[in-house]
Amino acid sequence: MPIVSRRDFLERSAALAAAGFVPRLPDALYDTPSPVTDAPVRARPCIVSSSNGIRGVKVAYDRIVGGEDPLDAVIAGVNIQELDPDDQSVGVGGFPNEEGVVQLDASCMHGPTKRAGSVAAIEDIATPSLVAKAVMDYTDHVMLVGAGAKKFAKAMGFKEQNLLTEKTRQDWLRWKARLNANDAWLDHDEDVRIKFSTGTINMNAVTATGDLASVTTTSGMAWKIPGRIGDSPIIGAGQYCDNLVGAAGSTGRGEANIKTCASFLIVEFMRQGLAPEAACLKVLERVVAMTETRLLNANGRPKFDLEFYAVAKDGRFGGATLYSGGRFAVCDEKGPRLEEAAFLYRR
Ligand code: SD4
Repeated sequence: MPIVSRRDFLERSAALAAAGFVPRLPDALYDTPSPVTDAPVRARPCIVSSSNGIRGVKVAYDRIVGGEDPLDAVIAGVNIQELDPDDQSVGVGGFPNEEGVVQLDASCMHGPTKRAGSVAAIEDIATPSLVAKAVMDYTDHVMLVGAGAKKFAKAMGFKEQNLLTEKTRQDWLRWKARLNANDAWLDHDEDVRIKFSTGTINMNAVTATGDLASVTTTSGMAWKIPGRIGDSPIIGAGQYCDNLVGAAGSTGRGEANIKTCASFLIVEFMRQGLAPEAACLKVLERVVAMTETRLLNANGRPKFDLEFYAVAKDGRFGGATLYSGGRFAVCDEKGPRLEEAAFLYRR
């Protein structure tokens, strides 16, 4: 087959597109040969997660090497954070919206069966990741939101409970009191900063036979407008998984992630031959390019951070953040650990 130069190809593609044809990029244009395969593979089993999944990656890893389904394994991993009242970004104890109501988002994908499930702005249910999986397992839909999602969860046997812990309620009241010096709320605490010590949790798995799964669960942005939905429940944004290629997920500013369909795009770049870390970095560049001016600092860099995690079908993994200093959790045959994330900008 004659080698087509990139320029020739693009010119020809433009002509074909104008004529109504949408050609597939020839493999010759990819950086490395495409790893896409539906044949059974021998992979290095591995779990990759946001750093707050450091306990969960071990649980999930032990389960996949024990032969458990990869999605069940990563959901068991994230359940630890969802049920931990001290993690204020997920499940029980998660930060509420501006009215003091905890609204949770979660989504998951199961590579081997090509299925997905999601819930958004669900209230009073501690483990939205499991409700997302129930949507996937028991309905013909992919996504349920708000009151409908809660009704569904209760029908499936999930228990209703108050998710607002005493500590989180106090943080919310302090935030509210400090919002406006002229409102009717008296400010008792002079110097209280509400710290975000942990984030949303995303976790991805690849088994020894190359089966993949991904899940993301969160209480979303603290003090959000009621009904605000982040990236976590959006398939392709908060997480994405294609059993031929790999899985990816994200934490950080959901609004930036949604606009770039980041998790989907990471998997697409892996499909085109990029390693997980390179794919994450390439999507971060896209995020910067898609950032509106009001969110850029004087150097043209985003005022927010965003973290990506990815695993390829053969067990390679990677993570990247906009700013240096990020870490992500991994568990493979070397055991659970935190690894330095690649980054676009030094802090
Ligand atoms: C969201 N991505 O709702 C989530 C928030 C998050 O660390 O990840 N915080 O936008």
